Amino acid sequence: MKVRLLGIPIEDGAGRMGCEMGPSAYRTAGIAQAIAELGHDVEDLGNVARGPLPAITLPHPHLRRLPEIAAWIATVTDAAHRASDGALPVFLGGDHALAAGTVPGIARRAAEDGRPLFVLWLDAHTDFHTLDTTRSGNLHGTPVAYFTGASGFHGCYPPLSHPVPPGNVAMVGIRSVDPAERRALGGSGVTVHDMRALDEHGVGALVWRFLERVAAADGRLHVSLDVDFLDPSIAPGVGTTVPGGATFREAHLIMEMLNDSGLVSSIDLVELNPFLDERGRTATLMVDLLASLMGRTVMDRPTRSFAA
Ligand code: 4U7
Ligand code: MN
Ligand code: MN
Ligand code: MN
Repeated sequence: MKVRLLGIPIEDGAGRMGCEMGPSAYRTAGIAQAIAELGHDVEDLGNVARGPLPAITLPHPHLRRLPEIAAWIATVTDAAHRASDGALPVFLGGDHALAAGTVPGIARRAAEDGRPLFVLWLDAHTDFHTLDTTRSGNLHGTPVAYFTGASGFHGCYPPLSHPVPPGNVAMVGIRSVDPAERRALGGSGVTVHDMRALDEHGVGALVWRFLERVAAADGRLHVSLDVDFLDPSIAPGVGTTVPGGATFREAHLIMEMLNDSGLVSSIDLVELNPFLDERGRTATLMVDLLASLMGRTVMDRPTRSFAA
């Protein structure tokens, strides 16, 4: 398989600085070598640079760095679309606002290939705010509402050519949802598995059910992995720590199941803040998780196949 790495050093969407260093930290942690060791052909495209700032009148005064985010989204959408031509792109963040570009870019690619796009959102948060509902004004809390075509962006973000149907999005690991997000998610069609669901049913059953849906629809799957999906005790290098996150073993199991499925066509690694990390351990864990997703196993295993 051909894998392309693309750094997206955006930190304008997060509440604190540092995510800009994420792509460098992944490279220092040996991301290219880890993928190459698994027999894949790796190409590192370097980092994208933000485009020129559009003139935007803020619909609300507390929105932070809206012109910067709009500029990033436009650049990243095109870069993601290009990077997905005949390869599996891994987008190295950068804060989660980048998914407002990667997902629409990948959705365009999937539409050109005549395949429906599904999104697996691994995060403590639902990132389902619009420009009207965010209280913090931190725009890394908005990508899912945007790429599923919600209103409330006032023409400030670029027009969406290929919105992802909300019914094609599943969220896992959720444990911090603002009231406005909760209201908007109810009846949206988005599948939200909170930590309660994980504890009750086990992460394996929930993820398998979603993968079966993707396979039955002959879909493509984009995986968006926010560092804060993981418990802060194993992944301290992130600005938005929320206790009670996924364990090392739960996270690896999901990655291994994703590899078994053969459905993943693109991946975001987001929200790593190397300034807050401890001796690179969060960067290293994220690289190890990616390696599991790309085929690293302890022993050879029989392949598991879908009913569909
Ligand atoms: B992340 C938050 F209020 N919902 O809007 C907000 F809890 O990409 C957090 O998932 C957003 O890390 C977190 O600021 C965005 C907050
Ligand atoms: Mn997020
Ligand atoms: Mn988060
Ligand atoms: Mn965050």
